[in-house]
Amino acid sequence: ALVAPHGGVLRELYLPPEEAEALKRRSASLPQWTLNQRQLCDLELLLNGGFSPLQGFLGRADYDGVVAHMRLADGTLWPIPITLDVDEAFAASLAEGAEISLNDTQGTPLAVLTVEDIYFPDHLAEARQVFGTTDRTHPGVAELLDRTGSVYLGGKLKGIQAPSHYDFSTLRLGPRQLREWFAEQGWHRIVAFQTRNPMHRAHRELTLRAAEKVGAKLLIQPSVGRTKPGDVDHYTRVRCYRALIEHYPKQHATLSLLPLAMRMGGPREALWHAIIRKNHGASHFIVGRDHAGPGKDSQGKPFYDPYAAQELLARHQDELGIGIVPFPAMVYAANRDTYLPQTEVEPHDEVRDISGTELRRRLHQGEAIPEWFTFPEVVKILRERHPARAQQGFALFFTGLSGSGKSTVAQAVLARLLETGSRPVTVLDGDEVRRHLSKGLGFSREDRNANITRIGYVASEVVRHGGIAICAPIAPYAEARTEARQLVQSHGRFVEIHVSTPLEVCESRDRKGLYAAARAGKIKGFTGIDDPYETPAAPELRLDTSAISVADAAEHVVAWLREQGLV
Ligand code: PPS
Repeated sequence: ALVAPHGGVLRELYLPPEEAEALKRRSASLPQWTLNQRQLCDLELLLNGGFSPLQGFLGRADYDGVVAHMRLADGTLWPIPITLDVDEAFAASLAEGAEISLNDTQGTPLAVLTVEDIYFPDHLAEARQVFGTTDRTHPGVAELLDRTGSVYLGGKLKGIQAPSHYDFSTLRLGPRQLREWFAEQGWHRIVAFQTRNPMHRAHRELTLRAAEKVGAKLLIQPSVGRTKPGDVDHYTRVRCYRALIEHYPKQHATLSLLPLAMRMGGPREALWHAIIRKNHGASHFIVGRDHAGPGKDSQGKPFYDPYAAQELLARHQDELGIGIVPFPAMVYAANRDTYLPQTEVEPHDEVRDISGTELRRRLHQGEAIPEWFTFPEVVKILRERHPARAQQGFALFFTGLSGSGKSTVAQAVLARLLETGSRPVTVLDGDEVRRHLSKGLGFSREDRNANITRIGYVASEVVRHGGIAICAPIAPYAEARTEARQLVQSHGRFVEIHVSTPLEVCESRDRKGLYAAARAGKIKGFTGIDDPYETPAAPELRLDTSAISVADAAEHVVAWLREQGLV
């Protein structure tokens, strides 16, 4: 038989279909709460029994016990507070005993909470006790102190329907489904492995050895709800896991996704992970080095001792009812062409390792990633997601006065890029943009800023898809240029090129006759005449077309791009 859930029974909180249907109708008339990502993840695991024995969000007594000594009010071991935080205004509208509808961002009601407890938590004390720190470098602490409502609502849940997932739906087995699957396969001893990173050969070796050590099958159960900011997105990771699982012996390992919102709480979180895996039917759980650790604090010190999680779990082993399989890091010994636990390394061994940072660097530079480190299929998936610099998108943002030569230089750069490569390029020229994307906008500060934001947004989408965006508006205001930069920089490089041709030269060129019209007062608010141009303080490049030819200016831009590895 499979291991019993935490607290003895699997607490599934979904109502039978007919009652759920009736409650769904009734929920429309209740106060409505839209769940954030963490709350949505927590709700999913509360409803499907992943958080057994919890039957809802913690009330005050349970919360106090969990925070202070990792126990619910009835004494059950539970290390992480599962709370529903709301703002004061929403809480003030509720009385105890009220029901509220908990909805996803589409407004779909997923559950109804009966509010048994409305209380003000002490977030600082919670951070100190649960995470052992109030340092905001810790993502769990930052969320708690800066992005968590000041009131918690506790109470039991009635589940209406599961949150919908359209990605990898066949890989998302809840505790009941997973238990049924194990029973069908005749699997009884199952060791679960938690991860939030892509898996490589070292992980394969570690998990296989762990399984062998306790004579169990393997459940690879990565967290895909919310992990540490900056992690590889879960779509990419799951593609990697699917490729990797083919490299395990047949009938030995299975992959299932856990919609867990991680807190990066180190030892306490490891204990929580073990309980969740027990609820999913695993008899054993692998606890690695620095399990669920958030890295280093603002002083450069690790938040948790790398083995604190293993020690904490070992202390609660009996009560936990799931076997803990502590595992040291696996390293590659080149002389033996094999992986071994760090603890078994001999002095003469030539140990090799590639850290996450080094892996990112190699992907970035398009450098080789050796086969001893990972499987070629995994590298291919990671390379698609993290193309080398020379394949990444970027934006060239020309800014300068009317008549400064922005568009002309932009056209020359475009020609040079098309002449030498087949990268997709989109040109967002000032005049051109105003004929479609920004049609109807004028030249007030507000309208000009809106124009630049639109250009920045489109450029950021082009860059996100690996293309080159060439923008050439006047963009006279620094704030809008900064905004465009920020939009683009979440996806690739933003190259600001100030075309600094002096006003007198622009005015003497006056190809469209606009300066004359502005001087005559026929056009109001003309940049450089009666409207300001805020000179860029630190552009990547500055070009003055009164001093060099258009061809030379374009050559200068292309040479710079080459130097930066962008083309
Ligand atoms: S902005 O400020 O960045 O939104 O301007 P942009 O979209 O680049 O549009 C500039 C072109 O519009 C013409 N034009 C004016 N420019 C500046 N000020 C005023 N008041 C104005 N009215 C019309 C002008 O021809 C600009 O084109 P370029 O190619 O820069 O000469």
